[in-house]
Amino acid sequence: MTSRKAIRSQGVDGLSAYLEEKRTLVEKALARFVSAASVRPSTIHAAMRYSLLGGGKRLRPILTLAAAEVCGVKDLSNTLPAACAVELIHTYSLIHDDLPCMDDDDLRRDRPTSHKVYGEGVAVLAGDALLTRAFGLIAGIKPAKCYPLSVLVEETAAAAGSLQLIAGQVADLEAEGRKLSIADVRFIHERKTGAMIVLSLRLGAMIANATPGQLKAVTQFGQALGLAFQIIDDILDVTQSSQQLGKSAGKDLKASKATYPAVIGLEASRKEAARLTRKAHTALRVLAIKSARLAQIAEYLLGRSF
Ligand code: GRG
Repeated sequence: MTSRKAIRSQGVDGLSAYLEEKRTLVEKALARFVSAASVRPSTIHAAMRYSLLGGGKRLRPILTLAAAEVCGVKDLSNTLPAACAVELIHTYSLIHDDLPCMDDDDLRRDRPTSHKVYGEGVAVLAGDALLTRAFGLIAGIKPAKCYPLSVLVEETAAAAGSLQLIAGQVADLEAEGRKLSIADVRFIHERKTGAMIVLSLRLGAMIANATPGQLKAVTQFGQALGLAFQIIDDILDVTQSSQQLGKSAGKDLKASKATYPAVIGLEASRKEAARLTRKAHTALRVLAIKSARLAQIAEYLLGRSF
């Protein structure tokens, strides 16, 4: 296992090229996997493409591809539909989260939100259509021996469902304006953010026919990374401008949202994100996965918060 210092010094150049290469691969596949805006009814397809192809770090699909590679996949063509499915579900959740009945936001990925451009009805339907299409993409994967298609579908449904992603969103809605403990905030973050990050990694590993040890390592890595990622997002909401973020800054504070900085302060939040990143590294080390890329991604994400 490479030390964290070595990861930082060797890494950034190699990592930027890697992220760029994978982002390009994902962008091209996303554009292919959703109907053209000219297909009737064109409004829905234009709205789906507007949100899906309008920027974003593509972190989740890159994690799917990286996990597959770590577990031995060389040709990523069979992993791409899973990577894109995760991004479709993520984009649906962003569209719905921005709606007036939820977070009521005007700016996402540097552009007006879906309902601002297409109206609320089409925005709701664009989210629904992206979620539905995601399962269509999973259905087209050629599964590995130990993980049949039914397992991939079940994992995806569970992560996006009422015990995980939606559970986090409901708890988040209900938490607004209430005084929360750090355990409450963690409950929300692990579901609202962590579940999709863990899913991204697990799908990649399962398509690669991961050993039980590899799958466990990748899962533990994802759990620590997912929570760290959301704490970092909380930190950036207070420390960066809307222009830097490409979405409205300072919203969490205004809406009395459940965040780490609000409950334990900024410095303790940074320490917690760093502790979780160390934990993510340990998950990879303990199970001896040759996973410099995953380790580099975790280090890179933590670096955003300082
Ligand atoms: C509506 C079911 C439903 C869920 C909404 C995604 C979400 C849950 C809420 C959006 C607000 C938020 C802070 C979510 C936590 C996850 C998160 C940090 C999303 C932003 O992810 P990035 O930074 O965004 O990867 P890009 O645009 O780069 O993809």
